[in-house]
Amino acid sequence: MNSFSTFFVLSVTAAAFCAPVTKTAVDDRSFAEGYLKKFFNLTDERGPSTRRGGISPMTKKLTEMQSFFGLNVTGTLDAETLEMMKKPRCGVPDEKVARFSTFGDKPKWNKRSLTYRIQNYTPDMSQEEVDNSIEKALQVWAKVTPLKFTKMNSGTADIMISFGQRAHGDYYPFDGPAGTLAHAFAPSQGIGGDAHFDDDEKFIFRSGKGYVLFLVAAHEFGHSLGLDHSQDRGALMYPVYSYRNPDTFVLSQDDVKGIQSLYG
Ligand SMILES: [Ca+2]
Ligand SMILES: [Zn+2]
Ligand SMILES: [Zn+2]
Repeated sequence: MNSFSTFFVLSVTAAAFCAPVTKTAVDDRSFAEGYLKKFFNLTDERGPSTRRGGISPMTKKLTEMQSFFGLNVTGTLDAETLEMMKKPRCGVPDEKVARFSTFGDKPKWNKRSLTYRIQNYTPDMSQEEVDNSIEKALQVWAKVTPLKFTKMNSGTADIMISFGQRAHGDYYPFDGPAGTLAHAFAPSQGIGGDAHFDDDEKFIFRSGKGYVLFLVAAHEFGHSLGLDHSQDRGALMYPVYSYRNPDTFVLSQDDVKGIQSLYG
């Protein structure tokens, strides 16, 4: 009996190894490569230097990604890793070298009073709902810092907020439905502080099918103020979207510590 089950397991394993490379596996591989390029600074290195001497850049980046998300660090594209990569998330890279900021390690605003402007609206919600969601999202940070936010209706604000699809005027085109939901730029002049939302997503006010704009915006404004991604699953600054009730939302200790290290 025992030897039979061992044999059975062995033959299944062998079958898995012998399986031809399917189209799905190829698709998953190139999807993962795109993900690691975008979020973990994987670069195209094809040539003799990467073929010699052990680990490939892809394996190295898989390892980094798995360790960032607290997954089993296998260095291979396993099911758990692929599943994590397919979750809806923020478009800001998780690895430091690839971050948008051109400033030093800790970019921050050197003033307490900041302006914001909503340049256009998503058709998913009423204008009032968008205004309310954005204001509430900024208040999340204002409550735990000396920062104040004032709405502008024209001109250039510190934090310019817009909805766009695919290529939308910066070097970081959105990816259509799912994947990236939004991205934002660290404090600086020009595009610094700005937050862009992927309008190929369905944004919602409170409940329903879609992404709660308040939650996505509150996360993005963390970047607008200078925060990076957190590895803490309970943190607002965790890169992957998760639903929470907007009415009972509270910042995690990790987020509070982060923002207060910039604006005490
Ligand atoms: Ca998207
Ligand atoms: Zn983010
Ligand atoms: Zn953008």
